[in-house]
Amino acid sequence: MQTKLTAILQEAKEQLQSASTIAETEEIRVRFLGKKGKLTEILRSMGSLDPEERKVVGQAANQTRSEIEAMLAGKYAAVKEAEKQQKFKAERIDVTEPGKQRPLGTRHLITITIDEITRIFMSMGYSIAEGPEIETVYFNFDALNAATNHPSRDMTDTFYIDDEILLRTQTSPVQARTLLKQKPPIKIISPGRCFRCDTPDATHSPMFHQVEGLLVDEGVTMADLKGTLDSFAKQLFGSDVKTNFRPHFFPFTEPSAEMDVSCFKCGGKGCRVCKGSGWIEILGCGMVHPNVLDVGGVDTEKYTGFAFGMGVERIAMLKYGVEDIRLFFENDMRFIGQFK
Ligand code: 2U9
Repeated sequence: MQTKLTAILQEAKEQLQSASTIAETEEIRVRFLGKKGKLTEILRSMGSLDPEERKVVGQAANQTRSEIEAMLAGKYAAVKEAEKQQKFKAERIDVTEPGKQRPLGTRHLITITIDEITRIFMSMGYSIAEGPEIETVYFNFDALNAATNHPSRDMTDTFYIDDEILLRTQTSPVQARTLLKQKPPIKIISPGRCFRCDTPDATHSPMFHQVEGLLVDEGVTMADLKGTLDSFAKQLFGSDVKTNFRPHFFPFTEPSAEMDVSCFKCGGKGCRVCKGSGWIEILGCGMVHPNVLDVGGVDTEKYTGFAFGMGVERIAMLKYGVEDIRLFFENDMRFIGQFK
């Protein structure tokens, strides 16, 4: 019996020597000490021995069991440590390796320009109003006093979705909606995207941006309009620019005007930017037509107002010397990454 136990101990020792994982070690434990294990079988067979022999063999078997258990414990610890070291090695991070480059983005030049325009008007007490880009014919044309035969209503100029729905051609419907919602005094600007059926070229894009403004209060005159827009031009293009108002026509304002600034490039002498005239047209404006105030539910006996509108791309092109509007929308990083 003792020889058998010595052989079992030797066998367990050899098998454990070649085990290199927890699973293998566990298999060996079951093989020797499990319910049907080699040592368990010996202990079970002791029933047939006489008491004296049983005592001796029992002690020897228990001794063998303790030795196997001690070897198993040692192996478990060694294998666990080896697996941990292996894991550390596999997951090792080289902190000296250079990190992934995540270049910082920049604002788009149109965003920069809208931010600059809105900052100036907000400093004069205007708030920002927004509205849908998909509009009704009513708010885009009818509420703005546009004649039923006005050319901008044409299918060839406007993107219609159906007879009553279109993509807004200007941000004016935002102001028309505000007049209905809010009581004067009203002092808002409406920056946003607009759409017209234009074939793209250096100065046209079917999608572009506008900032429009509307002020309605008691006693508002053309002098307020001129003072406000002159101050705006000086803040945007430099304090030495002069402004000039030329009569114009818009259905939603009467009287209407276009505002020119003296050329900020040549100081008014005449250059390529101002096409030799010394002046650059930057926006349209006028006193809000009483018909438009009426539709908005404003008492025209008590209140008057002025409005203005400008194309953001045009302002950005002039201010930053961009020669082709398509550059804004082609997403060439060499162009759009230049502006901070
Ligand atoms: C309401 C009342 C009045 C908005 C105005 C202009 C003059 C104007 C153009 C500038 C260049 C459009 O992008 S552009 O082609 N806009 O000249 N816009 S006054 O007047 C309004 C709007 C809404 C209720």
